[in-house]
Amino acid sequence: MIKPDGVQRGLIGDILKRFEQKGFQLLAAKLMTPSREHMEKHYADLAGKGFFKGMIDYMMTGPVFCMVWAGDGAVVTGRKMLGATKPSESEPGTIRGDFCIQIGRNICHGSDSVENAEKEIELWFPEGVCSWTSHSQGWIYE
Ligand code: YYY
Ligand code: MG
Repeated sequence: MIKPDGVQRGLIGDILKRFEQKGFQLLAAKLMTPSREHMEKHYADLAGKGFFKGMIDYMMTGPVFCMVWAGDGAVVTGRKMLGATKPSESEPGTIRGDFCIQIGRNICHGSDSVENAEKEIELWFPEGVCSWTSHSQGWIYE
């Protein structure tokens, strides 16, 4: 997901492009402004943290761009592509390493396990995702 700061800063295309060029397959995408309840559900595991309310307020400041990407290792590799949560620790070449400075404005979210990805897909795309065969399939996988 591209957070409100990433959307406002015009980074949707740059971020999406990295996943496309890597070879992952886009199964769903949409711009939406989540409700507080929706956002609190998404970040339920962080509910006890001191930064929680501020983070939820920020996540509700504008639309977010949510995506579902498929491919071998999409969760693990996707998290590497995002970079460390704290931009000061994100390597150059990662999305956070290249595009942001503060943890509270770290521009993107990525599911941290396949199990959580499945839960998040259900939360963000209750209408379901697309199933399609990419013509690049045979050029990306042997
Ligand atoms: O999965 P990831 O986004 O890399 O980090 P989480 O530990 O799940 O935290 C979610 C989100 O919370 C993080 O991207 C920024 C925000 N946050 C914060 O504002 N301040 C912190 N000290 C820790 C996390
Ligand atoms: Mg997380």
